[in-house]
Amino acid sequence: VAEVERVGPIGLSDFKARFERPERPVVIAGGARSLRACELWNPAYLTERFGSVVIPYKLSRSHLHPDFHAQSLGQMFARESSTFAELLHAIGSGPKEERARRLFTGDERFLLRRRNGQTTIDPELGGLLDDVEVPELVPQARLYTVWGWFSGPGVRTWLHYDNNYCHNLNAQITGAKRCWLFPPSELGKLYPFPLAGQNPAHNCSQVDFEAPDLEKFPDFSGAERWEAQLSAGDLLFIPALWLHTFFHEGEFNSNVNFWWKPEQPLQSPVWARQVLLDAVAASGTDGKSSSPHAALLGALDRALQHAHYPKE
Ligand SMILES: O=C(O)CCC(=O)C(=O)O
Repeated sequence: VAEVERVGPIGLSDFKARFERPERPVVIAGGARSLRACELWNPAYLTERFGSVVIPYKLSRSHLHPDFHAQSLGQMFARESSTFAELLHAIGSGPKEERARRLFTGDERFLLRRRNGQTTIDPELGGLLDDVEVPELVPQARLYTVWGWFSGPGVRTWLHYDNNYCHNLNAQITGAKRCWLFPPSELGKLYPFPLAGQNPAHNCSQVDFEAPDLEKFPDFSGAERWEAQLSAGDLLFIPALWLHTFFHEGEFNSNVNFWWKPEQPLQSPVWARQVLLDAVAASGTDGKSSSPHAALLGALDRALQHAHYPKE
């Protein structure tokens, strides 16, 4: 287990040379403190400005998001909707287990998206960005997506990688989170849901970190893990395709994260495998367990998970 390095204010060229290009995670302590959101955001302020907006959110049967122990895919990926005011109330009061069942992320509604030079901002929630400027470490020209995250205490997001091939700068606005990160080279020890298997969440690990089944997933305990602690005002850089899981520790946790495309992406098992997953999806080949190609797809998936880069 390694501790993610914490640095103070850092200039763009230093950040690029030490962290972005080598794809090494870092916490920039206080790096988000100048955002107005860090001063302003609390449930009362957000209720006043956005309380009437109706938003979808994740509703898990437990604090796990998704909860892969649930009986059906429908339960694992269940959503509900309410006004933002009602959601803030539900995550802010009542028994802790109940508060941890709800999580809003940009998966439900993104704040901003830039594709092929076109920027789309959510007409109702985009106003959150009045309080959040894009940090200078994020190259505007390659900005891809901006998401907001809101939760109460106890939530854990399941270990996964972001399948958009992007670097991620995650600003902790309020509350606190603990994060575990795994380099993409460790994929084979983290057992992602396989291609042509029963569960389509191929970017998620099958292992429950709170109760790992080491008989079923024996290599998991040997995986290289990095840890970071985030307090309000910190920025966490998650390099492209690193796996991550977060524990939500504050009473009211809010984050905004910024994704951008790397200039020179590094090859890794995650990268190679995700190219395969995208190719299978684009070709129209059935990547489900019922596919006539299931055995071949499963074998390719496993081989790519254990590939080594750079090739000797
Ligand atoms: O805050 C979390 O629980 C997850 C954050 C995350 O997955 C991300 O920034 O990509």
